[in-house]
Amino acid sequence: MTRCGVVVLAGRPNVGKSTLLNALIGEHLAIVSPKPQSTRRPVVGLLTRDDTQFIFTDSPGLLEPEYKLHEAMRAAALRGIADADAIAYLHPLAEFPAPPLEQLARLDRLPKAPIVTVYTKADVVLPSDRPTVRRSDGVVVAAVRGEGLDALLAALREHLPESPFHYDPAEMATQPTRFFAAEFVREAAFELLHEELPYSVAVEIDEFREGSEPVYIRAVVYVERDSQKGIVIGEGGRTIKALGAAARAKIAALLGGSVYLELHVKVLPKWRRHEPSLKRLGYAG
Ligand SMILES: Nc1nc2c(ncn2[C@@H]2O[C@H](COP(=O)(O)OP(=O)(O)OP(=O)(O)O)[C@@H](O)[C@H]2O)c(=O)[nH]1
Ligand SMILES: [Mg+2]
Repeated sequence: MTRCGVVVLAGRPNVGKSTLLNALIGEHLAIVSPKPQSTRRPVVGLLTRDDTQFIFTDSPGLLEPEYKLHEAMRAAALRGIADADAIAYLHPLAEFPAPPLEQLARLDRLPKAPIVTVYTKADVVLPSDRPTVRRSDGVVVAAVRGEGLDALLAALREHLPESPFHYDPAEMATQPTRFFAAEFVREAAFELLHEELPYSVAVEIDEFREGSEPVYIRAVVYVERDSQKGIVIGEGGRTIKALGAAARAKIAALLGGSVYLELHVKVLPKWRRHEPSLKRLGYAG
């Protein structure tokens, strides 16, 4: 009998959830940034290994909400935890031991799914500082080096229900390409824009013509204020051009073909604090 189930990757912002998802799938699906709170919506990655199909869900970091977008992110993370068959609870090895997930997530009771604690970023811990992690404590990984992944898969497999596969074993994603296109524009914004500006950026795909060669994509980059619009466009359009080039390369790599990407910058005032805007951008249900 085969096994198949949902494994949520949960934890504080910036602990390496998206990096781990990508390492497990072997593809850059989820956006990654040294800045915290880069993931706003769950990203699903499929991995079928022998008799087991893992449906991994990368979730937003568990944080204390300061505005409506944060509330939607926290709600998405909690839904991910509630709906999973197994929870991979990520925490940096440098901060061993991890506090209980219920405490971090402010849950009233224990989640129903079993929890596997995953100690991340092992490569940045000096051997002399390395804590003794017992098997019962969790699994240690260094996703950037691909270390510990087999042990993690073995630990998670035990918690997945016996079930037929839900997806074709050849598939690695469930979300449409336009979702990834919007996410990759956002990832480019995290790379190229400074300080708080990436947090004011949201992306909406206006047009996506997959049949054409190159694939034609028109997207709107939203910011919250007029002054931000000027910065995102840059002198003589320099910044938005660089952003478009970076995003186009990322989308082309995922699609395996050429892409024409047209970006427009618009202001959606205070969208992070405005429920209808969050709904329109797909952040709130
Ligand atoms: N050295 C090292 N850095 C890592 C590792 N995993 C992740 N990182 C870095 O940690 C930072 C955060 O990684 P993400 O994968 O974006 O973290 P996240 O938990 O998804 O963050 P949010 O989505 O913001 O909650 C990035 O700069 C990664 O490159 C690792 O195994 N080793
Ligand atoms: Mg992330």
